[in-house]
Amino acid sequence: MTNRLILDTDGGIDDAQALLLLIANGRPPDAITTVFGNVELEAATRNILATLAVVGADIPVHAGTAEPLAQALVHAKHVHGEDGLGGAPRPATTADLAGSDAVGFLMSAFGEAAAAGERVDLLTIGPLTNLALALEGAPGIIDGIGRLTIMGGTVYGRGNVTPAAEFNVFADPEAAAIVLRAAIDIVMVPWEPCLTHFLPGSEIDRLFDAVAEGPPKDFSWALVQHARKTDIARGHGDRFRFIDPLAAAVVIEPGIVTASLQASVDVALAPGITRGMTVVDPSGRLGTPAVTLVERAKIDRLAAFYAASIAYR
Ligand SMILES: [Ca+2]
Repeated sequence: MTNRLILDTDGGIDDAQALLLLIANGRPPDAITTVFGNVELEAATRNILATLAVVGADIPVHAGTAEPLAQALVHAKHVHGEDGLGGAPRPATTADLAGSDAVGFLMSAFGEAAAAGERVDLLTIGPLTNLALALEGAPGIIDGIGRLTIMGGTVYGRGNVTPAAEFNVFADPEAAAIVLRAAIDIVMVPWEPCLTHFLPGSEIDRLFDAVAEGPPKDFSWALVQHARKTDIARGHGDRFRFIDPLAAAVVIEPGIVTASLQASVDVALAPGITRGMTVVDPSGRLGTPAVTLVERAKIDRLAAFYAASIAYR
């Protein structure tokens, strides 16, 4: 039997795409927690509620942490637009929040699972602040956490925000360090494979041609167009890169991973050019528990999941 699933997200463009991917491909989250990141917490939460409303999905959303543990707030509006969704058309009404204490929710969800001898899976596609606070507040929840899939960090040391650091880790390195030092079954989807798994713009156009008109199509179209324009402007060419959706796909179908690395991973916390870098150590000398780092996945399956996500209504 498949474990229940919680999605922890910072409400950007690829977060919305990842959520639709999960819903359309048979692994809808049982609950969603939000966190600051691509945009501020309030906007991230609003974006997730809008995404759910577009496809009429009824999933409880708990707003979470608004700031990193130990540093100043950063964001990525230059990538995701001022509203975090690239100006995508929003539904007139959205559901109310289920709660405003995501950390408390995670502590009870995993705590209750642990007490019942069960485990709940977690997919994080934003900074790791909510989970870090839950682990600090209630260390026993570790027994209720199943597989933790993290979009974040790097595997070959090539970051995006800085030469060394990927955004989700850079946005709260102390939180990422707490999580990576915990004895949890972790699958990391690092930044570099997110660059090498993409669909050409012409293929995106072809997929959308086959989708029936309506608000869900308009929403997904606006998301992918913003992502394509951002990539073109940065000289990457016309393509849609799987970032958070790659991590969602790994949760939907673990067998899509065709190459991966087992290694200890820790986070560089000192100020300077390596702050927020994930140090990857296949030899295990770092001493942190071994995690699986995804390197390659089946692109045809990714394309099929994405096609299903844009056609879902
Ligand atoms: Ca994200």
